[in-house]
Amino acid sequence: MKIDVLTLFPSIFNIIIESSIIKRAIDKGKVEINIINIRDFSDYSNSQVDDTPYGGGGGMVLMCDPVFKAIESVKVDNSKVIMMTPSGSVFNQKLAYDFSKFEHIILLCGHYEGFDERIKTLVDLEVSIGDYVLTGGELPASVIIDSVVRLIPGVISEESLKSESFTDSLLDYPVYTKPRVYRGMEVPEVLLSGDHKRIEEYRKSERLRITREKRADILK
Ligand code: 6GU
Repeated sequence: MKIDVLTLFPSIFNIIIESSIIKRAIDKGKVEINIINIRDFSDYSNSQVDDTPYGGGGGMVLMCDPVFKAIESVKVDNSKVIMMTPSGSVFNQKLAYDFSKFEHIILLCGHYEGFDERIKTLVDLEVSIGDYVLTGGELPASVIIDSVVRLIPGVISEESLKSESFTDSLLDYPVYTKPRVYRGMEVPEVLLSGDHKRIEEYRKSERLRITREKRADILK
């Protein structure tokens, strides 16, 4: 899979790309990630990329030309252009799975008041990461990169993907490691029993209990 990120703040992505599982996925050739500065595509003086909105109102609006040229520099037939915007569809694990099957995604990050509406003619999908407002699309794009790359086959083990939160609309079961007793708090006896059937039943019922307690809204 190839991910091209179009942004005005390229350095924000250094930490994502140089860390842990994402870095390993890049090194293993499972994903190629390119960070592209939209400003490099501005033909205006001082590399201007934004201007005041027609009709008035506050803030600055990203202009068509640098963004069109940046998208056109990377877009091919099978590319999916995804715009990061608080007015997009809310991202979730199902969308992460869908995105992980695309061959090429282009993540378009904006700042300021927003994008000139005409940029949307080049966009396949508008995505938000939740009902709150951030100053730009870089953190949302990082969230998408992280959640999508870990789902690419061979990036992390099938075993860890199988029972994790949200894959079957249940939250995860609680886990424990050594020591068996810590400050008087004991590991549940069933986990020490070696009885795999009982352990599986315990984990299933814990997942149900925890989901009911914390996220009744996702229980089917
Ligand atoms: Cl994609 N962008 C911005 N600016 N804020 C957000 C968002 C995106 N998703 C949630 N809040």
